[in-house]
Amino acid sequence: MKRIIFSVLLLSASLLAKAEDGHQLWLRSHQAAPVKVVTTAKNSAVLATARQELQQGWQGNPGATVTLTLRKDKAIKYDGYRISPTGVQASTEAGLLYGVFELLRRQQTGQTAQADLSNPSYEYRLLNHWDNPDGSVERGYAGQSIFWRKDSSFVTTNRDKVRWREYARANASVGINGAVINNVNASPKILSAEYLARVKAVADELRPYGVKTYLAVKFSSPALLGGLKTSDPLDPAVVKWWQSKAKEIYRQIPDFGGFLVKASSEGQPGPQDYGRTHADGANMLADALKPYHGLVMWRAFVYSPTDKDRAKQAYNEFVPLDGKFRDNVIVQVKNGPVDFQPREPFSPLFGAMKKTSVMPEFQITQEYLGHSTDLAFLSTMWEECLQSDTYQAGPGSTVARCTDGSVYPQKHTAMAGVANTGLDRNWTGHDFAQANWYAFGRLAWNNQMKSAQIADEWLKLTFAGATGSAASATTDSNWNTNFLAPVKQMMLDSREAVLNYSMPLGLHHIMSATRGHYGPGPWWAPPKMRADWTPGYYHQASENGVGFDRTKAGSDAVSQYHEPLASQLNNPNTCPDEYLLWFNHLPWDFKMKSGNTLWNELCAHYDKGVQQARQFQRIWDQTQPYVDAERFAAVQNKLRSQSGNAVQWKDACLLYFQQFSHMPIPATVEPPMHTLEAVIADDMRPQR
Ligand code: BDP
Repeated sequence: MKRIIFSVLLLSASLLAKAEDGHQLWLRSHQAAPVKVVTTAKNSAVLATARQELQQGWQGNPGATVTLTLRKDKAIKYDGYRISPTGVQASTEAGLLYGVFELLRRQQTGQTAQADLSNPSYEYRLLNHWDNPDGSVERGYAGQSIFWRKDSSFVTTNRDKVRWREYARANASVGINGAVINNVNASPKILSAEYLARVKAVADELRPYGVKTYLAVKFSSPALLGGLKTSDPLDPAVVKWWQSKAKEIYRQIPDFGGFLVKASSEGQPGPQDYGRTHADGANMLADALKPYHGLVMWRAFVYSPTDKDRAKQAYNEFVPLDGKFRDNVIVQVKNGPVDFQPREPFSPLFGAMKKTSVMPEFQITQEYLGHSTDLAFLSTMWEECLQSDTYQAGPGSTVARCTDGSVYPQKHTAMAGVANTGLDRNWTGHDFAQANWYAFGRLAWNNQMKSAQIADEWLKLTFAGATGSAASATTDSNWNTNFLAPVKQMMLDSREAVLNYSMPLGLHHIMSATRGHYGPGPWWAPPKMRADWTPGYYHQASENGVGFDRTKAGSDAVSQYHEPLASQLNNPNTCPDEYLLWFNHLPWDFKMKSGNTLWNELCAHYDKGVQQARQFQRIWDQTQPYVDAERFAAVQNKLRSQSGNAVQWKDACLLYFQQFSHMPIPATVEPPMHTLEAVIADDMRPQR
């Protein structure tokens, strides 16, 4: 009996030892070798973190001495660093911390620790959390907020603190240095004394990792919270209200980062309610924060109900304001001109605002790319946007270079990502969604990085040694051949696969509205719904064809792009296939570059997406020897659901569009297994 109990104990101990629930992210604990850390700077919280990380994670020569040198150097920008096998040099303490993480990353991914200099592309690298004070997360698919609780008694528990520190550490490890901890659809109460106390508690935990805290604010807070008669940005009482609010915040949080503002957008109040401009609104807030070196990130995601072209609105409103913003304002622009669709051309605001600091905003949470069910490695999407040439200052004026200060002398540079974190044990719901958090940080640090390298690093850090055997170590060639190579390829193909089965060839915004943007919904059009919220407005399918005509003959959105792009996009024969139906309305028998009709090409894309999703299942099934049981099964289940979703998308869209094309689904395409009626009925069923 005793022996049985003993062996059960042993067994569970060994299971425990190997248990991987994803909570450690890409920072899984390693047996560290001893290291001696010498610091030239006076001690501080950030420095203590750097030292601790080295001691916990050192994989280099046992007993080595590592020197952390704080010294100004012309070649080092912002929080950049120099690393060598024997130390890190930086001009800020955060720079030392980032250098330490880079040193450790190289050790853990088996790279040689050559001497190197690394500067961040952007000064501010921020996560935007769409977390509400009641603990819910808008477009969150990984559980409740890590910052707010529904029954918030405003007592900060030890568990809260541990979570916030783990979160800050993960951010610091990839260079993220700021977090906006509440939703852009902001509640005014976030600025109340009660809530600010919790903001301070969060800020205190993030600070030792070099992460600053920011808030999203509601523009009408002076009226809603302060009881003023107006929130007009030019009203002296309003100006005073914001000034004293800023003072109150900085008294508690001296390094508070600043405000993120969604105003005069999607029903949110803003300066336009008072006949003022975005610049009037942003500048008033910027002046209030200026004495404390705070920033205003003013979102350009603005559109009002329209039956014209929603994609043109932000450009039309913001370009005339170029040069009119204070120097501590950054205009925050979503990567595409409409929303965070699976594929959009870059927003024409990039490069067009030449005298204003402009920052890209990406969506890490997969609102339109399968929530936390579908595997979509978004690095390729962001890379595509960053490397898009705007031509605004000649060839090579990529979105990356137009936003990082290389092309225009921007006062500030930044990049934001809408976070995908929640209280789920593995933070992001899907184990592979962690890769998107990681990739965002890496690209914000270096906007020239290639997705293949990011995937490679992330896979090594996240999965190497996962079964505790040599078979799953980076040094094992079987691991490289049987796990790393196929899984990396799966990641790199994954976003295109989602596009294929959901919105290929430039289709956009045809997702289900009833299921929170998961799955297909091209038919959705309840009576009286505003046109620009219905899929039909975007796909324009009729017997004449499909696609949104944004050419000169249509909405003329193409003219918001610089030549030679404008002409290229204006002509369906030169417009790249991936943007074809974004810019053109074309007949179903339009002859594609491949020689196919548009209809057949569409069918082929949907079918390919389904085949790719199934292929991902097969690839993953082969990895079982290399992955711990828990994460293997979790990903396997997700991939199974994703295949089902892919089939739904394909069947629904092909059958729906076929009503207009009246053309047969080619025999080479897998025939639909659902009827259109069944998919629509399923979509309309109230969701749990
Ligand atoms: C849309 C989301 C909505 C956000 C909005 C935004 O559906 O929840 O509030 O973006 O970015 O994509 O403000």
